[in-house]
Amino acid sequence: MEDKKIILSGIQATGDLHLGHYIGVLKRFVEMQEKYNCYYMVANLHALTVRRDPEELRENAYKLLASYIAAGLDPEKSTIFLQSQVHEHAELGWVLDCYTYMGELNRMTQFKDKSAKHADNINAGLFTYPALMAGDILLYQTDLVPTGEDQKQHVELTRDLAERFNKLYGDTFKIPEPFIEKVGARIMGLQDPTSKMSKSSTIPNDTIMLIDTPDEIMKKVKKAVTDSEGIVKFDVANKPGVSNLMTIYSIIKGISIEDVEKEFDGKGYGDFKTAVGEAIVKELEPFQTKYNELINNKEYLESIYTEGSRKAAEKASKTLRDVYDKLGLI
Ligand code: ATP
Ligand code: LTN
Repeated sequence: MEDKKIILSGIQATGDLHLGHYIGVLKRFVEMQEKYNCYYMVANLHALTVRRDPEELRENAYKLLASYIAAGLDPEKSTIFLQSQVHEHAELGWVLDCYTYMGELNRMTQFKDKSAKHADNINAGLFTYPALMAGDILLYQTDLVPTGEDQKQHVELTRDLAERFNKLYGDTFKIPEPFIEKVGARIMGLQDPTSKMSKSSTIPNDTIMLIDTPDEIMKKVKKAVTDSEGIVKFDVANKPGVSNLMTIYSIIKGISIEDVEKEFDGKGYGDFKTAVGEAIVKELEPFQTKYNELINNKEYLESIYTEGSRKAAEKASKTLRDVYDKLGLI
């Protein structure tokens, strides 16, 4: 187990997941557990940067945990845990706050976007969020961090912080690499294919939720924005809607974009959309069945996160101990 490369990633516990999460990260998490030593976290401390109802935050942690397992994560193979159960995250986050410059945080696109969206609550946590995320990653001596495209900047900052710390105090942290797929790292909205599919989109039919019914999924795909050309061809600049649907289809089917073009050569958008919608419905069916079972089995979910968090803490505490020693913290 120890000679396998280490993976760490997480999703914020902020609500139901959508198809962007599934294709961008969840499906990849599942594939990776065969080859790597994986740590998958429910990022609930990160969720506090926006005001949350406590009951909802608690429920969201269970939902995310159930989604991880329903998608195929296996607690026997991967360490699945809650960020709030491993106190080392908050501690290393604080230490790294003290080694991160305001200028670096100021450049973070996610901070700029989120502060524009939540102008009434631009709190210090929203600003220092990337340092907490760096702590998540560095605690596990992580080699690779699989995320969507939007998180690349945070992983790059994590590398800078790790290098800075290592230079000052000697080898402490492994320098992690972002692990971002060329295809699928940025699934776009169905109505606005120039913005990423997001939980916070307010446009109706823009986002396919993983718990949408087959009818809802088919309806949303049929309504997806395309163009007037009528040709299934991959061209992000000129045909963002069609290209996005092609990306979704190619990943679900496990075929190349060229194969998608060939399959729909000479066919119109009607046929294409039906095929995309059906592929999504079929892909999500086993997920939904499993999810519905798990979400009502809190006891099982508790046993997963308790054991996962214990295992995670074992690893994280070693790194934090080393950091505290090097810093002179008794
Ligand atoms: P949202 O914008 O939907 O609120 P988020 O990016 O703010 O989501 P998370 O929910 O924590 O925050 O995202 C978890 C992971 O899913 C990240 O690695 C992120 O890059 C990835 N992800 C989110 N949306 C997409 C998308 N549309 N396409 C591909 N990957 C995505
Ligand atoms: N910041 C990420 C979620 C996240 C994460 C992490 C991802 C928190 N900690 C560690 C990878 C590794 C987001 O907003 N999507």
